[in-house]
Amino acid sequence: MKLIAAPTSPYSRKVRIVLAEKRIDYEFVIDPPGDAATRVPEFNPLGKIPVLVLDDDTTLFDSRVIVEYLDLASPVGRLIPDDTRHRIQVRRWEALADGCTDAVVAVMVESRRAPDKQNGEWIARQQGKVDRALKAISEELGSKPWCSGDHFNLSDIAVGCTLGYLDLRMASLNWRKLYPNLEKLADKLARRAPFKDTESPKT
Ligand SMILES: N[C@@H](CCC(=O)N[C@@H](CS)C(=O)NCC(=O)O)C(=O)O
Repeated sequence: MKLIAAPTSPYSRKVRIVLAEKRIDYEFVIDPPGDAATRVPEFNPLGKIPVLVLDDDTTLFDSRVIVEYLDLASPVGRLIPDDTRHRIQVRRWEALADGCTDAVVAVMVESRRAPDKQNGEWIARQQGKVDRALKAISEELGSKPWCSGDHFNLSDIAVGCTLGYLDLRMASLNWRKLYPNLEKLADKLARRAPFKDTESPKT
């Protein structure tokens, strides 16, 4: 199977970490959707990455659908619990972390526009989402070793990708100083090879 993605995409990183944690082989096809020559819309009408292309040419998107497929496709190192209650908790963590990432992306896109074209209200609204989501992530993690349950799972992967993306696009937020428990989690995650191997280039 092929993963159409980009090295700096946080949603693609989540999928790459899941693939590595589950030891699933794949071909990594780099195709940033912002490039003029991108072929992403041929695989996903929404023009977004990541897209997983299966061996029979079925295409899967978005990242949440892909990770669910991958977790069910291989029994190795299950990342989404079977138990309904715990499963919903994990998916909620993922929604919170991904939603925080969505808002970071929105701030970045708007801030890259010419200063006279930027909508300050929109930026503040998105920044509010980032700030509240991070606070909620920190409070809900508390002093627990992992986000949800007793073991590492998809919730930790999703939160780790969001924190990594904050380092890349919103370093001035200094989340490590604001939330030492998130730093502790991030340090623990950074020691896992799938996280180390997918660290984003600083571009
Ligand atoms: N909810 C989607 C978000 C995917 C997404 O927004 N990807 C970005 C790259 S990080 C993208 O492809 N943006 C191009 C665009 O929106 O046109 C997922 O989880 O896969």
